[in-house]
Amino acid sequence: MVIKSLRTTARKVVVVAAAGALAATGAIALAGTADAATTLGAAAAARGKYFGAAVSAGHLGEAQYTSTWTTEFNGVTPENEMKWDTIEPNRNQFNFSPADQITTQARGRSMTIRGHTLVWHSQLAGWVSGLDATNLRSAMVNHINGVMGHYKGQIYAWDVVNEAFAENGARRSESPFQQKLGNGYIEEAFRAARAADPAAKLCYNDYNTDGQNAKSNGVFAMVQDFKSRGVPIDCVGFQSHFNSASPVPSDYQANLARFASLGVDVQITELDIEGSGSTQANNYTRVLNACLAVSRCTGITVWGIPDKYSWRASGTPLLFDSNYGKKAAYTAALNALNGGTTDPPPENPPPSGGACTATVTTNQWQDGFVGTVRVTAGSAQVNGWTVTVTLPTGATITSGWNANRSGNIGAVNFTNVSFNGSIAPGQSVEFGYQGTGTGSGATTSCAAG
Ligand code: 9MR
Repeated sequence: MVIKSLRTTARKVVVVAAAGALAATGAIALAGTADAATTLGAAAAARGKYFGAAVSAGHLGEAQYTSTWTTEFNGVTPENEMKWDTIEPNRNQFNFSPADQITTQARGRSMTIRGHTLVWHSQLAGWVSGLDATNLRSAMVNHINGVMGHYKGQIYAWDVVNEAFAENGARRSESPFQQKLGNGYIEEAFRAARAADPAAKLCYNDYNTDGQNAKSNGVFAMVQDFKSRGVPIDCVGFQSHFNSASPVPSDYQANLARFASLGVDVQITELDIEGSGSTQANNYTRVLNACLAVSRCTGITVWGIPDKYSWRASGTPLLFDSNYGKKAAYTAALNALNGGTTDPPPENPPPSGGACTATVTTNQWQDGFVGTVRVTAGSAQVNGWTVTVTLPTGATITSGWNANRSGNIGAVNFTNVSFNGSIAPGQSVEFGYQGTGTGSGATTSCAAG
């Protein structure tokens, strides 16, 4: 017993130390542990995700602001400093120093940095909107090259295009990019971005796309089209600005999962929820649990640190009050990140020769669960797989993502979908399911081919 508990402790230390680096590589569901983390960043890292905040360079001189950021968070998005009007105020004259103040500190702490944003109709430098189509196209590509080039290798994910859709699911007509370059401008921007920094994840980011609706359906169709034609796109950002007029939708998690099923990561990019007390706290819990339940949800960013600096301060939408006191919403967020039970990770090495292994991580709540299954190739490439998950008695799967499924109780077979059947030697893919009852204790087996 003593030896086992020492081994377990040692493993947890390794997991926490590795988690920051893993967070930068994508969604890897690591163990939630009995040893609750005491900061948002550490708790998220233990789940293989980042927890960031939007930061303004202008507040960095305030000691409590900077210490709260660097203590609590392991990620950052410059709130305004990378927007076009700040970073390229005149044609081909770049002003990187406000953003650099943030990225320098973030890099020193190995934070996950989101770049926000390259192509957006708002906070656009005045000189851009007067250009004709030819000049606008070259200015757009030059902007992408200039900004992404400066930060090459430093940015986890870029919001390449921001807020390009209207509420009815059509393209937003007031964008000069839309008006002069037509529908193709988003694809052009993503292709230029891939060339400028091949290591960065390329995201499309928007608001009011948090549930299934006309607008998110429009974005969904675009992402589906991009994936089918090989246009580079890696992630979709869900801003998640909520209040009583725009509450957390009931299908929030399902909407994240349907985008993830297209083969892109999803990220919660600008989270804030107006309100106070337990109502606000419960809403934060819902949002965080949704991200935790979707393996391709790689991280969460709150849109500011203390309420007083929020873009809508009167709605007190953040996790810290204006004196940096931790609100009920903070505690709820930390608990959600620390919550859930997790089956121990496998201790056997993966098999050799074209075979595969599967492990399941179960996030259990009172009467339901989400299982995240990781399928790993042995020493040879896997081309197609079937994973059998044997559920405990009484557990029933109600939905799933990133795999085809037969059955919902007992021994349930999952086979790969089109985009995750091929697994390179030693690499992994993930799929998931949600259900009712007790899912902890499920066992798995994997057959390749
Ligand atoms: O938080 C930002 C605020 O300081 C700016 O004044 C505002 C200007 O448009 O932009 C805010 O951030 C926005 C983000 O860049 C894109 N999504 C909506 C955010 C809130 O307006």
